[in-house]
Amino acid sequence: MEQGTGVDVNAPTLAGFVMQNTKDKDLVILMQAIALSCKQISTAVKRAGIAQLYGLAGEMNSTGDDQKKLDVMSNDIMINALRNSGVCSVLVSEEDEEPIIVPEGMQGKYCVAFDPLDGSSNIDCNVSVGTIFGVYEKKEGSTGTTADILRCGDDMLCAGYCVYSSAVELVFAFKGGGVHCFCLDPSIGEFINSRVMKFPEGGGKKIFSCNEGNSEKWDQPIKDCVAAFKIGEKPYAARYTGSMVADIHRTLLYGGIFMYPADKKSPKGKLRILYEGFPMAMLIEQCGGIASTGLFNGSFGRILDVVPQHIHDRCPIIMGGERDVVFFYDFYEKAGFTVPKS
Ligand code: FBP
Repeated sequence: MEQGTGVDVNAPTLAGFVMQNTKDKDLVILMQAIALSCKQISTAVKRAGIAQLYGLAGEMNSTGDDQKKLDVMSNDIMINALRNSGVCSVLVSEEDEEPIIVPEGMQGKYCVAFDPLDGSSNIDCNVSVGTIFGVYEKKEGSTGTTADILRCGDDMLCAGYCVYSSAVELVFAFKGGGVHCFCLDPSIGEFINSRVMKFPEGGGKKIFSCNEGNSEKWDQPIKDCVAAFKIGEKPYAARYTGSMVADIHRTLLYGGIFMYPADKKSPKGKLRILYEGFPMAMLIEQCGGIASTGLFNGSFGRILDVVPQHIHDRCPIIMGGERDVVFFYDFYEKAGFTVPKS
């Protein structure tokens, strides 16, 4: 910090962090394009009331959700930034039915799947929302097709999310590396490395997070598990915002379990694999947690092992600290299922 200036000339910026850890100039450009989008989206979210950006856009997105004005704007912001970065070939957005193939001459080695504004149901009531992204490298010799992104989550190079709340925080990780949080410093408009994310020792706070409104359609072991969360001397606390980004951000910092399981109405659950399941699963696992599909197609598996059938495919989500996901498995074991051993 320059004496008396308040200016930290060595501030650990996002670009500096990516360059030091990868020496990959293209990845620095990509992360800068994602960071720029998040800054623009956070400004739009903050000014939504003033700029008449609340409410519906009047269209439906690829998975049948009514698009909010801010969904459409955030989507345009992400697509423009990634397409013009010169380092992307294939883009998959929650808001677009088909993958976006970047025009020849502007293509690069990366393929990005993203949810431009997660937590749409919370936009108009000013509850935290976010952006989620997962990055793949194009396959050797490929000209940039859907096949470059319809792969298992373990093939991702890096993934992350940005949460728009009292602070704007970008959390991301490279495959196999630590999970880092960058806070947007409004005084310089730059994301600064602020903390390392890791599940608290011993599991941290006992918190469960799920939409219990769906409980009637759940498997009995899930009903039994959630009932057990509520009993005992120190029962679990219930916390559910309805924005996956906000619920996962809290789960990584405080501990606990987040669930959007399969149910009788939605045998694949609700959340989409490529731009919700995979990115969050990489962060949860690399923070020392477990990211499971729960009982899915007759067995229990890692979310990152799933291979999506199409770009908007869904999978059940059971993710959190080891203590709590193992607690969840116990109820299936009691019901006679073979569950993964950690
Ligand atoms: P989108 O808002 O991007 O469609 O995301 C889906 C989502 O809002 C998640 O953020 C959240 O976890 C879940 O759906 C909430 O679903 P429900 O309202 O059924 O509980």
